[in-house]
Amino acid sequence: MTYDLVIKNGTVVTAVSTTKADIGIIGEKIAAIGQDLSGKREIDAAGKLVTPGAIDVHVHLEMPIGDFISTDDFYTGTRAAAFGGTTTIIDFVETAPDETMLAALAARRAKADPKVLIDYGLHMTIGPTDIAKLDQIPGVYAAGCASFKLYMAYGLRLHDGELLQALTAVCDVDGMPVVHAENWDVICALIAQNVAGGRVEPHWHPRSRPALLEGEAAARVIDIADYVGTRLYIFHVSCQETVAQIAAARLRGLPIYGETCPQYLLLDWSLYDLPGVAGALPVCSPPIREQAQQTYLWQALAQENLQVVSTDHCPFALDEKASRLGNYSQIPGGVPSIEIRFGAVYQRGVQNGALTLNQWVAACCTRPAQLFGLQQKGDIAVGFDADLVIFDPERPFTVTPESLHEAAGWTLYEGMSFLGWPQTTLSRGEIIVHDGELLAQPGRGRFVKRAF
Ligand code: DUC
Ligand code: ZN
Ligand code: ZN
Repeated sequence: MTYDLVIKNGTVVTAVSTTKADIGIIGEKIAAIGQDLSGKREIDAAGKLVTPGAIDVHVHLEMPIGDFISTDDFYTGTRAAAFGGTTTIIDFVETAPDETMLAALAARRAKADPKVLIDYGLHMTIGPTDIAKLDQIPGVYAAGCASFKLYMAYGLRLHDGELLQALTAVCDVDGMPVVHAENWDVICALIAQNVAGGRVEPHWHPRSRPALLEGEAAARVIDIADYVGTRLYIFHVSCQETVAQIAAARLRGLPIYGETCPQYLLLDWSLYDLPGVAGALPVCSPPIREQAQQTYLWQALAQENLQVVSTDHCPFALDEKASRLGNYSQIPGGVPSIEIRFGAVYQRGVQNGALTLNQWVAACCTRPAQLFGLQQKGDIAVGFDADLVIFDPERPFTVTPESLHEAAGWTLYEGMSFLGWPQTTLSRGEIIVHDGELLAQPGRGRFVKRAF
């Protein structure tokens, strides 16, 4: 048997095993995993790790927030993702008040489809004006949006009764609800007190969004989910206070899951005290916390009380961040990490001894696929999409705005050096990045219909 492409002599790492093997690819699919396979084309991966393509289930590309739109569009965002070893992302759809969910989904797909370099899915947002549209959810699920985003903060915030209604509707189709959990009333009160007192610097941003109240919001929505009988996934867990609530729910046997992100694992809140715009750049919500929280989050990943590392990639331009320095609560929130996530979690997780190789793959590739209904992705197995990364554990990478392919032109990880970086990224059998070179065209990525 001659395969179209064989990746030879690599160390194949999945969520459950590490073995020396060749991978045979026919067309877009993995066709064989074995020894001495031969192909029309062969790539020697001796000394390299071969992993599933990484999956980032939480990104905001060209996302409008207030007066601004996040800097990476579906082209630059998926390009940066591909360079970092990510082969699938999940972004968001929001409806206008007078728009149906299916119309909003079609419009978002029309924006993304011509630009994407990698495959993508979409979460459907259920905001307050969508509570009247909950009967549309079966149609949305059938159209391939198997997960639904609920906010407990911002203008899209749902009150507890609305959370109950939305969670019930998602449960009825056996979808996955995902939630931004923070206590919005407390945050608004603390911001008002700070602004009235002239405390307007970014220093006050994390102090307006206490970890204790992130945990309180998580506990509240977990209890509502328990009452409804639905599974639930908590976005961007930033602190031990929220981990504790997820861990307690899981001990009760509940299907509650959580993710954290590189900004919470690698950075700390001293960044908000940097002078000028530098202190505004790290503004994101939940905020980056004190350094001690990082250890808890790594432990939670190792103990599987958190299941996933995603990014919440949502940077804004430097001048947009700077334009609201007079009031931290008006700074557009969001930070980048779509490109560094896979390599950073390898270096800080595996190399530092916090995670095993298999836990790294589980958190960045396999569990995201399983939890979000990406049935052909996230694993190296016969019949799965040939989304693969040849990861060079000896490849050094120093982060600068120039070494990245993101559009923002700034990064919170500037100057950090990582040992271990993707060398080659394959999406459905096609080599899309190799040795720092982009080999794919915009529009080759596909919308992936997800289901459980
Ligand atoms: N938080 C951010 O900081 N940006 C995007 C959305 C969010 O929840
Ligand atoms: Zn959020
Ligand atoms: Zn987000």
